[in-house]
Amino acid sequence: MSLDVAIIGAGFAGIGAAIRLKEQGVANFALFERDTRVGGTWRDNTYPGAACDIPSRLYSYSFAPNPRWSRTYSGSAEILGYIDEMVESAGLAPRIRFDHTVTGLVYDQAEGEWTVELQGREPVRARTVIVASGPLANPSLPDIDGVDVFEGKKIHSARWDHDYDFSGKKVAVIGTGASAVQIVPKLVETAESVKVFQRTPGWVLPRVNGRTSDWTKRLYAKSPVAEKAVRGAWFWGHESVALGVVWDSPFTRVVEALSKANLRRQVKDPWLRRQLTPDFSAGCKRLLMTSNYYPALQADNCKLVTWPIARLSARGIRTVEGIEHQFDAIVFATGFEVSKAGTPFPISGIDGRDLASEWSKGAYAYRSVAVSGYPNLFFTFGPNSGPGHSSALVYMEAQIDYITGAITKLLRFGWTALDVRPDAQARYNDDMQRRLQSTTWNSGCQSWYLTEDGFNATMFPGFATQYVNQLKTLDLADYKITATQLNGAPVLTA
Ligand code: N01
Repeated sequence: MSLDVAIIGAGFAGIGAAIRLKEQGVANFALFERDTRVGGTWRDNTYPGAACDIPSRLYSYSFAPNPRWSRTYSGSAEILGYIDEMVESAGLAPRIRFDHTVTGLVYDQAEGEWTVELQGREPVRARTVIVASGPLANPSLPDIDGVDVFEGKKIHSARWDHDYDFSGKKVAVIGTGASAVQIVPKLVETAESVKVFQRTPGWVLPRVNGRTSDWTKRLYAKSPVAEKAVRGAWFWGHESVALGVVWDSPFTRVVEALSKANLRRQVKDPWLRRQLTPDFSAGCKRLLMTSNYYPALQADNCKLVTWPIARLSARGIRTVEGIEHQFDAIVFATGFEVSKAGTPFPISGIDGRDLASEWSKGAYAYRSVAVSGYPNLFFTFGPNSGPGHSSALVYMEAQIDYITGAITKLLRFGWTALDVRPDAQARYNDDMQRRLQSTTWNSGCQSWYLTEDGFNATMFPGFATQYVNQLKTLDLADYKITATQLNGAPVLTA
C-alpha cells in the first residue's frame, strides 16, 4: 500500500511536519532517516561549545513550547533533548525508518504517486512527499591542496570525534564562521596551542547568555501566555534587526558601529583589531553572535593567522609566505555543501523532468515550498527561505503548516495532483530576485548564500512576518489540480 506522505529527514523540519500531520488526522505517513537517530543538524553538530545563536524561546516551535529552557541560548545537547521530547510526546518513534537513505524520487504521472528510491532497499510509493533533508546536512572540506596529505588528526566541526583528546595538542582551526567562533573558545581551554586561520573576518555582536531561573521556568509552565508574550517580544526584537541586517541601509551602518564598538571594547591591540575588521556590509555573511571569541583569540596559547593557506602538508599548514605551521590536529570549521544549485538526490517529475538540471544555475520554487512540474512534492527550507535576522524555526513552522494544510486538502478531496502553475512560480521568483538586489546578501561579499555566479537561491528578502504571511493561505488559483473521477478518468479542475 502506498503511503499518504513520505517525509525525508527526521530533523527539526521532518519531526515538526510529522507532528502537524498527526494533529490533522493524517495517519498513513513515514519518516525516512539516513542516520540511526533523530535530530538532523543538532545530532551532527556536537562540537564543544555548539549552541544556538538565536534565543531558544524563538528557536523552538510555537506548537511545542518548552518552559524548561535552561538559558537564553541553549546548547546543542539541550536542543537535541527538545527534539527527542517532541518525538516521544507525539509517539512518532514507530513512524521513523532509520538507516533509510533516500537516493531518488520519481513521479508516476498516471497514478499521481511518487516512488521513493532507497539505498539497498525496496522502493516505497507515496502520494505526497515532504523533502525535509535540510540545507546544512553535508559537511564540506575546503578546496585546499593537500587536504589528503596531512597525517595528523582531521576533524570537521559537524563530525566531531569526542574520543580525541586535545589536551597537550597543537591544533589548527580553519574557518572563522558561526561554528568556529563557538569552537575556538573551548579548544583554547584544553589544547596546548591553537592557531586560527582566517580568510575573512566576520561582524561580531555580543551574546549575553543568561541562566533561566527556576522561578521563571515555573511561571512559563503555569502560564503559557507569559511564555508566548516573551516569545513575541523576541520575535519583534529580531524583526527590528532586519532593517539593518536584511537590507543594506543606514541601519546597517548602525549594526556595523555597534560591532566595531564591541571590537574596540574586547580587543586593545590595534593591529589585531585591524585584522578582525570586516570589509563588507554587516549581514552580508551571517552575523557572529559571541562574547567569548575575541577574548579566546587573545589567550596566551592562541594566535590568529591571516596569511592565506597555500596548501596542507604531511605535518601541518603551509601559508603563502612560505611558513609551515605544524599541528597534531586540524579542525575544519569550513561549513557545508549547501545545495543552492542541484538537488540532494535526483528528483524526476512530470514527463521525466529532472529537477537537478532545472536548478543547475540556482534553485527556485514557488513560495519556497513547491516547484512547477513536480506535483505533490514539498520542500522545507527550500529555495529563498533563509532568514538572516530571525529564527529558522519561525520560517520552518510556516512552511510545515502550509505544506501539511495542502496535503490534508489533497487527501481529503481525493486530488491526484497538486501542481504549481509555471506563471505563478515565475512571477514569484521575478519578485524575489528583484527584491534581493537591495539586500546585504547581494551587496558584494562571498558567502554560502550565493552560487558561484552570484545567484541568491537561499535567503528570503524580507521580514519574517512577510514570509509567514505568504504561507498562511493556499492560493488554489496558483495551482493546477488534477482530480480523478470514480471511473478512473482524470478530470481537470481550475
Ligand atoms: O560555516 P561557514 P559554519 N580556506 O560556511 C572558511 C549555521 N550555524 O559551519 O568567510 C580558508 O559560515 C570560510 O571563510 P570565508 C549558520 O547558518 C548556525 O561556520 O569563506 N578558509 C568561513 O570562515 C551558518 O551560516 C549556528 O572567507 C575557508 C568558514 O570556513 C552555517 O551553519 C551555529 C576555506 C566557513 O564558514 C555555516 O556555519 C553554527 C578555505 N579554503 C552554524 N573554505 C547557530 O547558532 C572555507 N573557509 C544557529
